[in-house]
Amino acid sequence: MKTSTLFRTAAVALAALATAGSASAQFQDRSFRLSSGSAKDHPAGNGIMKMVGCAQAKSGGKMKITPFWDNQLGNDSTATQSVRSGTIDLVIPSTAPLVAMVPELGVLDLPFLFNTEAEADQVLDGKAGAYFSAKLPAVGLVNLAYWENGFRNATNSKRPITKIEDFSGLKMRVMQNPVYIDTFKELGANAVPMAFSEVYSALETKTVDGQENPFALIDSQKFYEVQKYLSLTKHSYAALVMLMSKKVWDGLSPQEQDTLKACAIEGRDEQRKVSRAKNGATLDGLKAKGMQVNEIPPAEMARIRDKVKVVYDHQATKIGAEAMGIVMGELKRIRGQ
Ligand code: TK8
Repeated sequence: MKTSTLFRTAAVALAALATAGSASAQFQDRSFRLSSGSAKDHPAGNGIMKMVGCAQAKSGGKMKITPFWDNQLGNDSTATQSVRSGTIDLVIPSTAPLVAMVPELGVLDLPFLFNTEAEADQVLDGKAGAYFSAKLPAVGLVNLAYWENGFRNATNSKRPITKIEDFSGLKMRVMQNPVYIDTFKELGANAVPMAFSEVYSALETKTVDGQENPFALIDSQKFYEVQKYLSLTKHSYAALVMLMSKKVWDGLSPQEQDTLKACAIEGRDEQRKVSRAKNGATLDGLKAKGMQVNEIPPAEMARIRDKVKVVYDHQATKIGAEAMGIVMGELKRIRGQ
């Protein structure tokens, strides 16, 4: 090898080493615990593992995130409280149980708010999402990104839901959130708010007749073992939020903060991709595992949609005109209305 080439090669190698060295110099040895309410085989697991690998790679191995699956560190509400106090570093709950702290988030739980994932992405990743994220530091939380839980469908152990009257008298577990409670009361069900970690046993012991969740959670939580009927209501879209303790966040360098945000977005994109790619196959799998799946005739869906419109009026005061205005305005813009 010519001397000049040798020197050039050495210079490139040295520059690479210096970059790696300076990169790891911007990072301290960090070990973060992340609480997830879903199992590792749920699409949230794909996203979380992507985020874990990203943080390791970008920090020269210094930033370690350890996931704890299936509510091991507590359910959405209790794990989020632990993150607020700084005893857990990260948590990825649904937004629904957070309305106790940030009532404006309730707008995201309104029935039939979003028609497509694309609408949800644009609202959550745009100015509306930023509006909600800006309210979280005041309660000790930093939102790194919105992830996908998905469109929610109703399951129960008593009967297929083919029309609104079929909800009558059903004891339906809902998330601990006034909008979900109101929606299922309007449908004629007996809405039972309950933490996610208690749902399987409540269904198994018939404490409740049914619940509602996206296909991925019905599958990964094995609800098909204790639920006969899956009715394709697609009655709301739920988002997850990748939350960090503000106490921990404030102690990080700008580079560490930027890395966590970038890796949460990498994880988000992976999670949404897997979630959407697997949806059809997951539904087929639920049928193969014995669930009786039914569509709801369009005329009956129209009656259901019509019946729950009043929830928007009921909840508007609690949610607040500003939050309602921002989200409805964004949806009008996206829909070209
Ligand atoms: C998981 C929960 C779950 C939610 C629920 O932590 O409670 O039904 O759909 O995703 O957030």
